[in-house]
Amino acid sequence: MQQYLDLLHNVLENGTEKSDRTGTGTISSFGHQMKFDLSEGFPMVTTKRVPFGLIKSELIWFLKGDTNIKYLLEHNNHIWDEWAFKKWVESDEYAGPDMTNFGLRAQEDPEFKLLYEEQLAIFTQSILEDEGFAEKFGELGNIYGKQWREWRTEAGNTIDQLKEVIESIKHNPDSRRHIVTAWNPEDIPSMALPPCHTLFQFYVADGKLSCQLYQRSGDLFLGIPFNIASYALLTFLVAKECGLTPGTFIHTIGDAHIYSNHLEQVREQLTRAPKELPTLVISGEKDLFSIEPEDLSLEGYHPHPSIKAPVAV
Ligand code: THF
Repeated sequence: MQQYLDLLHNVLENGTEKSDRTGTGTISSFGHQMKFDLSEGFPMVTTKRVPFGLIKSELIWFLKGDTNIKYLLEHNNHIWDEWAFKKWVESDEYAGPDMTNFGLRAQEDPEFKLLYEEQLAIFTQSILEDEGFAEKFGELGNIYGKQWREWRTEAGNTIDQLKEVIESIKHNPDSRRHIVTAWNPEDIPSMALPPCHTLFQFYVADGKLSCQLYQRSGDLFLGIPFNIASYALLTFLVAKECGLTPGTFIHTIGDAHIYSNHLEQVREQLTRAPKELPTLVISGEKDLFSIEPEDLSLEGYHPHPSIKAPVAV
């Protein structure tokens, strides 16, 4: 994972200070690419612990076409909570204490942080216990899962992009159109967060399946280690489904940034030496669309200890 460390170092040294939507501030640099040979092991960052459990439940959630955080909560995954919570506190039905700009305020004001955490806990509890509430407020809009599996057409039908791409890999491997896009301009206003990983393409040669992702915006410390592992996992799963060997994962990033409140964590990480890569184990013979988190595990993952950092909302 030296490439990842090189990118962190590069942006830290050469990036430009830039303000951003969340008000946190970043150091940013435009246009980067990393390549991971998947035959060398599973590309999981080893210079801090990255929670694989969260990566697999998130990817399976996308694969199911699900856009409601209820499934994630049932799997103890809280990485999307803030975006659903934001919609809830901005809705007419919310009657609790003022949560305007909760992400920034929670970082600056310890008293507010407690209040926020309390409200967030009440919110996620309601999603888990109240079906009607979950249907209304657990929903993130037409994000990844929806676009991948049920892209809506003008004629009133839907397109299962993922299924079609798998069919085309199987039957027409040399095609240059193995593309899935999550960027649906018409739907952007309704999404909790417009897709960061906007488009991916598969490529078949010599019995190997490669994947390239175009990511418009990448949070280098928190998000990117997740995104690398998630798309590597997707490539392994699609390769198995199509009877191919995993080839290369190519990660192309537009705005690559380090949040100003992640700088210390990044410097700490850069003092650490990478360890050996783990191996992905897929057990059972389920097809891509019925795989469950318990079918996936990593062997030989012995990272450095985790490093905590606040997520920008
Ligand atoms: N927004 C921002 N600012 N950064 C992102 O990475 C990001 N994502 C998704 C949507 N919006 C984003 C959500 N993905 C974590 C990891 C991935 C996320 C969101 C949050 C995170 O906090 N990871 C912690 C562990 C958290 C835990 O244990 O619960 C970590 O240390 O890795 C881009 O995909």
